[in-house]
Amino acid sequence: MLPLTDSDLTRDGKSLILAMDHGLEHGPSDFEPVPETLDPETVFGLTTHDAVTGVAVQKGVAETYYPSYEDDVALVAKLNGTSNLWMGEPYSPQNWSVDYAAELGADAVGYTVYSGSNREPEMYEDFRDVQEAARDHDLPTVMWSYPRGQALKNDTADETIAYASRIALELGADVAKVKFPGSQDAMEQAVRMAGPTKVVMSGGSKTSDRAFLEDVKATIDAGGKGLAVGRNVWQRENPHRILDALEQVIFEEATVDEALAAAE
Ligand code: FBP
Repeated sequence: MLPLTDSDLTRDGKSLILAMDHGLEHGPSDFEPVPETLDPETVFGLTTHDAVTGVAVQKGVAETYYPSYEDDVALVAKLNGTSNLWMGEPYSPQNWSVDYAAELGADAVGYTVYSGSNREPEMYEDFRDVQEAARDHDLPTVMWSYPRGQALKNDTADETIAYASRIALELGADVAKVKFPGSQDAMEQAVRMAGPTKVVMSGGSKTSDRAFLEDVKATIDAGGKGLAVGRNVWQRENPHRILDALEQVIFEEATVDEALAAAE
Protein backbone atom coordinates (compact mmCIF):
# COMPACT_ATOMS: atom_id res chain seq x y z
CA MET A 1 0.00 0.00 0.00
CA LEU A 2 1.14 3.56 -0.62
CA PRO A 3 1.04 5.70 2.52
CA LEU A 4 -1.67 8.27 1.82
CA THR A 5 -1.26 10.30 4.98
CA ASP A 6 0.84 13.04 3.48
CA SER A 7 -0.41 12.80 -0.08
CA ASP A 8 -2.10 15.72 -1.78
CA LEU A 9 -5.28 13.67 -1.83
CA THR A 10 -5.76 13.84 1.93
CA ARG A 11 -6.24 16.35 4.71
CA ASP A 12 -5.54 14.92 8.18
CA GLY A 13 -5.55 11.48 6.55
CA LYS A 14 -9.03 11.85 5.10
CA SER A 15 -10.40 12.76 1.69
CA LEU A 16 -13.34 14.42 0.07
CA ILE A 17 -13.13 13.62 -3.62
CA LEU A 18 -15.55 15.50 -5.82
CA ALA A 19 -16.61 13.16 -8.63
CA MET A 20 -17.74 14.50 -11.97
CA ASP A 21 -17.54 11.70 -14.52
CA HIS A 22 -21.33 11.61 -14.76
CA GLY A 23 -21.42 13.17 -18.22
CA LEU A 24 -20.00 9.85 -19.40
CA GLU A 25 -21.55 7.46 -16.86
CA HIS A 26 -25.10 8.85 -16.78
CA GLY A 27 -25.37 11.50 -19.50
CA PRO A 28 -27.07 14.90 -19.54
CA SER A 29 -29.93 13.97 -17.19
CA ASP A 30 -27.68 14.30 -14.11
CA PHE A 31 -27.12 17.98 -14.91
CA GLU A 32 -30.80 18.84 -15.32
CA PRO A 33 -31.51 19.62 -11.62
CA VAL A 34 -28.94 22.47 -11.73
CA PRO A 35 -28.46 23.35 -15.42
CA GLU A 36 -25.30 25.42 -14.71
CA THR A 37 -23.53 22.16 -13.88
CA LEU A 38 -23.63 21.26 -17.58
CA ASP A 39 -20.55 23.48 -17.73
CA PRO A 40 -17.71 21.54 -16.05
CA GLU A 41 -16.28 24.88 -14.98
CA THR A 42 -19.17 25.25 -12.50
CA VAL A 43 -18.24 22.02 -10.72
CA PHE A 44 -14.51 22.74 -10.92
CA GLY A 45 -15.25 26.05 -9.16
CA LEU A 46 -16.30 24.00 -6.10
CA THR A 47 -12.90 22.34 -5.84
CA THR A 48 -11.45 25.50 -4.29
CA HIS A 49 -13.59 24.86 -1.18
CA ASP A 50 -11.31 23.84 1.73
CA ALA A 51 -13.25 20.61 2.23
CA VAL A 52 -12.44 19.29 -1.23
CA THR A 53 -9.17 17.38 -1.41
CA GLY A 54 -9.54 15.79 -4.86
CA VAL A 55 -11.50 15.92 -8.09
CA ALA A 56 -12.26 12.75 -10.09
CA VAL A 57 -12.81 13.31 -13.81
CA GLN A 58 -12.36 11.62 -17.16
CA LYS A 59 -9.58 12.45 -19.62
CA GLY A 60 -11.26 15.11 -21.77
CA VAL A 61 -12.45 17.11 -18.78
CA ALA A 62 -9.05 16.79 -17.08
CA GLU A 63 -7.23 18.00 -20.20
CA THR A 64 -9.43 21.05 -20.57
CA TYR A 65 -10.20 22.19 -17.04
CA TYR A 66 -7.62 20.77 -14.60
CA PRO A 67 -4.71 23.02 -15.67
CA SER A 68 -6.53 26.01 -14.12
CA TYR A 69 -7.07 24.18 -10.82
CA GLU A 70 -3.90 22.15 -10.34
CA ASP A 71 -2.73 24.40 -7.49
CA ASP A 72 -6.05 24.04 -5.67
CA VAL A 73 -6.94 20.37 -5.73
CA ALA A 74 -5.51 16.89 -6.37
CA LEU A 75 -6.48 15.15 -9.60
CA VAL A 76 -7.88 11.62 -9.42
CA ALA A 77 -7.65 10.51 -13.03
CA LYS A 78 -10.71 8.31 -13.60
CA LEU A 79 -9.18 6.02 -16.18
CA ASN A 80 -12.13 3.88 -17.18
CA GLY A 81 -15.78 4.53 -17.70
CA THR A 82 -18.75 3.54 -19.77
CA SER A 83 -21.94 5.22 -20.92
CA ASN A 84 -25.51 4.53 -19.96
CA LEU A 85 -26.15 3.69 -23.60
CA TRP A 86 -24.24 0.41 -23.20
CA MET A 87 -26.69 -2.38 -22.37
CA GLY A 88 -24.28 -5.31 -22.23
CA GLU A 89 -22.84 -7.18 -19.28
CA PRO A 90 -21.26 -4.69 -16.83
CA TYR A 91 -17.81 -3.76 -18.12
CA SER A 92 -15.88 -0.50 -18.07
CA PRO A 93 -13.13 0.01 -20.63
CA GLN A 94 -9.96 1.97 -19.98
CA ASN A 95 -10.04 5.31 -21.78
CA TRP A 96 -6.62 6.73 -20.95
CA SER A 97 -3.29 5.43 -19.76
CA VAL A 98 -1.58 5.86 -16.41
CA ASP A 99 1.37 7.45 -18.24
CA TYR A 100 -0.85 10.09 -19.80
CA ALA A 101 -2.63 10.74 -16.48
CA ALA A 102 0.76 11.28 -14.82
CA GLU A 103 1.70 13.66 -17.63
CA LEU A 104 -1.46 15.69 -16.95
CA GLY A 105 -0.46 15.98 -13.27
CA ALA A 106 -2.59 13.25 -11.71
CA ASP A 107 -2.11 12.66 -7.96
CA ALA A 108 -3.99 9.34 -8.04
CA VAL A 109 -5.79 7.11 -10.50
CA GLY A 110 -9.35 5.85 -10.22
CA TYR A 111 -10.69 2.65 -11.73
CA THR A 112 -14.10 0.97 -11.62
CA VAL A 113 -14.21 -2.79 -11.11
CA TYR A 114 -17.51 -4.65 -11.41
CA SER A 115 -16.87 -7.86 -9.46
CA GLY A 116 -19.59 -10.40 -10.20
CA SER A 117 -19.98 -9.39 -13.82
CA ASN A 118 -19.48 -12.08 -16.45
CA ARG A 119 -16.64 -9.86 -17.58
CA GLU A 120 -14.96 -9.85 -14.15
CA PRO A 121 -11.85 -11.75 -15.35
CA GLU A 122 -11.22 -9.15 -18.05
CA MET A 123 -11.73 -6.29 -15.60
CA TYR A 124 -9.30 -7.84 -13.11
CA GLU A 125 -6.67 -8.18 -15.85
CA ASP A 126 -7.23 -4.56 -16.89
CA PHE A 127 -6.96 -3.45 -13.25
CA ARG A 128 -3.72 -5.40 -12.78
CA ASP A 129 -2.03 -3.42 -15.54
CA VAL A 130 -3.34 -0.11 -14.20
CA GLN A 131 -2.36 -0.82 -10.59
CA GLU A 132 1.16 -1.89 -11.57
CA ALA A 133 1.66 1.12 -13.85
CA ALA A 134 0.39 3.40 -11.06
CA ARG A 135 2.97 1.85 -8.69
CA ASP A 136 5.69 2.73 -11.22
CA HIS A 137 4.59 6.37 -10.96
CA ASP A 138 4.06 6.26 -7.14
CA LEU A 139 0.41 7.11 -7.71
CA PRO A 140 -2.22 5.71 -5.33
CA THR A 141 -5.03 3.71 -6.91
CA VAL A 142 -8.64 4.29 -5.94
CA MET A 143 -10.91 1.38 -6.83
CA TRP A 144 -14.57 2.16 -7.48
CA SER A 145 -15.43 -1.31 -6.13
CA TYR A 146 -18.95 -1.92 -7.37
CA PRO A 147 -20.11 -5.56 -7.36
CA ARG A 148 -22.65 -5.83 -10.15
CA GLY A 149 -24.06 -8.49 -12.47
CA GLN A 150 -26.76 -11.06 -13.02
CA ALA A 151 -26.08 -13.02 -9.83
CA LEU A 152 -26.21 -9.99 -7.58
CA LYS A 153 -29.61 -9.29 -6.03
CA ASN A 154 -28.60 -6.40 -3.75
CA ASP A 155 -25.47 -4.40 -4.47
CA THR A 156 -25.50 -2.68 -1.05
CA ALA A 157 -26.06 -5.75 1.16
CA ASP A 158 -23.70 -5.82 4.18
CA GLU A 159 -21.73 -8.81 2.94
CA THR A 160 -21.53 -7.44 -0.60
CA ILE A 161 -19.95 -4.18 0.57
CA ALA A 162 -17.57 -6.03 2.90
CA TYR A 163 -16.60 -8.21 -0.06
CA ALA A 164 -16.19 -5.14 -2.26
CA SER A 165 -13.77 -3.49 0.15
CA ARG A 166 -11.82 -6.76 0.57
CA ILE A 167 -11.49 -7.16 -3.20
CA ALA A 168 -9.88 -3.70 -3.29
CA LEU A 169 -7.26 -4.87 -0.77
CA GLU A 170 -6.71 -8.19 -2.55
CA LEU A 171 -6.12 -6.51 -5.91
CA GLY A 172 -3.79 -3.86 -4.49
CA ALA A 173 -5.93 -0.72 -4.39
CA ASP A 174 -4.89 1.94 -1.89
CA VAL A 175 -8.43 3.26 -1.53
CA ALA A 176 -11.73 1.36 -1.84
CA LYS A 177 -14.69 3.47 -2.87
CA VAL A 178 -17.79 1.54 -1.85
CA LYS A 179 -21.49 2.26 -1.59
CA PHE A 180 -22.88 2.88 1.89
CA PRO A 181 -24.23 -0.47 3.17
CA GLY A 182 -26.96 1.11 5.28
CA SER A 183 -25.50 1.06 8.78
CA GLN A 184 -22.38 1.96 10.73
CA ASP A 185 -21.96 -1.68 11.81
CA ALA A 186 -21.88 -2.86 8.21
CA MET A 187 -19.43 -0.11 7.29
CA GLU A 188 -17.20 -1.14 10.22
CA GLN A 189 -17.09 -4.65 8.80
CA ALA A 190 -16.19 -3.25 5.37
CA VAL A 191 -13.38 -1.20 6.93
CA ARG A 192 -12.07 -4.26 8.82
CA MET A 193 -12.15 -6.34 5.64
CA ALA A 194 -10.11 -3.75 3.77
CA GLY A 195 -7.17 -3.87 6.22
CA PRO A 196 -4.70 -1.12 5.29
CA THR A 197 -6.72 -0.11 2.22
CA LYS A 198 -8.61 3.08 3.06
CA VAL A 199 -12.37 2.93 2.63
CA VAL A 200 -14.33 5.92 1.35
CA MET A 201 -18.06 6.13 0.86
CA SER A 202 -19.59 6.60 -2.56
CA GLY A 203 -22.15 9.41 -2.64
CA GLY A 204 -25.16 7.93 -4.45
CA SER A 205 -28.22 9.69 -5.80
CA LYS A 206 -29.30 12.92 -4.14
CA THR A 207 -31.00 12.66 -0.75
CA SER A 208 -31.85 15.18 1.98
CA ASP A 209 -29.02 17.04 3.74
CA ARG A 210 -29.63 15.18 6.97
CA ALA A 211 -29.93 11.70 5.45
CA PHE A 212 -26.77 12.20 3.43
CA LEU A 213 -24.75 13.63 6.35
CA GLU A 214 -25.88 10.79 8.60
CA ASP A 215 -24.47 8.23 6.16
CA VAL A 216 -21.21 10.18 5.94
CA LYS A 217 -21.02 10.48 9.73
CA ALA A 218 -21.64 6.72 10.12
CA THR A 219 -18.84 6.08 7.61
CA ILE A 220 -16.37 8.30 9.50
CA ASP A 221 -17.37 6.79 12.86
CA ALA A 222 -16.87 3.34 11.31
CA GLY A 223 -13.25 4.21 10.48
CA GLY A 224 -13.87 5.23 6.88
CA LYS A 225 -11.50 7.83 5.50
CA GLY A 226 -13.96 10.09 3.76
CA LEU A 227 -16.11 10.37 0.74
CA ALA A 228 -16.11 10.46 -3.03
CA VAL A 229 -19.25 12.26 -4.06
CA GLY A 230 -20.88 13.86 -7.06
CA ARG A 231 -24.63 14.38 -7.18
CA ASN A 232 -25.15 14.93 -3.46
CA VAL A 233 -22.98 18.03 -3.78
CA TRP A 234 -23.42 19.59 -7.21
CA GLN A 235 -27.09 18.71 -7.68
CA ARG A 236 -27.85 21.02 -4.74
CA GLU A 237 -28.90 24.61 -5.27
CA ASN A 238 -26.36 25.61 -2.62
CA PRO A 239 -23.43 23.19 -2.90
CA HIS A 240 -21.25 25.38 -0.65
CA ARG A 241 -23.60 24.80 2.25
CA ILE A 242 -23.31 21.01 2.04
CA LEU A 243 -19.54 21.30 1.57
CA ASP A 244 -19.38 23.41 4.75
CA ALA A 245 -21.33 20.71 6.58
CA LEU A 246 -19.23 17.89 5.11
CA GLU A 247 -16.08 19.67 6.23
CA GLN A 248 -17.42 19.64 9.78
CA VAL A 249 -18.38 15.96 9.73
CA ILE A 250 -15.31 14.62 7.94
CA PHE A 251 -12.52 16.81 9.30
CA GLU A 252 -13.84 18.38 12.53
CA GLU A 253 -15.56 15.35 14.12
CA ALA A 254 -18.83 17.31 14.34
CA THR A 255 -22.21 15.67 14.82
CA VAL A 256 -24.77 16.01 12.05
CA ASP A 257 -26.71 18.61 14.08
CA GLU A 258 -23.54 20.61 14.72
CA ALA A 259 -22.56 20.42 11.06
CA LEU A 260 -25.99 21.57 9.90
CA ALA A 261 -25.97 24.44 12.39
CA ALA A 262 -22.44 25.49 11.38
CA ALA A 263 -23.44 25.50 7.72
CA GLU A 264 -26.42 27.85 8.25
P1 FBP B 1 -22.31 9.98 -7.01
O1 FBP B 1 -21.82 10.54 -5.71
O2 FBP B 1 -23.06 10.99 -7.80
O3 FBP B 1 -23.06 8.68 -6.81
O4 FBP B 1 -21.00 9.68 -7.86
C1 FBP B 1 -20.14 8.61 -7.53
C2 FBP B 1 -19.94 7.74 -8.76
O5 FBP B 1 -19.09 6.65 -8.48
C3 FBP B 1 -19.42 8.50 -9.96
O6 FBP B 1 -18.01 8.58 -9.97
C4 FBP B 1 -20.00 7.71 -11.08
O7 FBP B 1 -20.24 8.51 -12.21
C5 FBP B 1 -21.29 7.23 -10.55
O8 FBP B 1 -21.19 7.20 -9.15
C6 FBP B 1 -21.62 5.88 -11.08
O9 FBP B 1 -22.74 5.40 -10.42
P2 FBP B 1 -23.52 4.11 -10.91
O10 FBP B 1 -22.52 3.19 -11.56
O11 FBP B 1 -24.12 3.54 -9.68
O12 FBP B 1 -24.52 4.59 -11.88
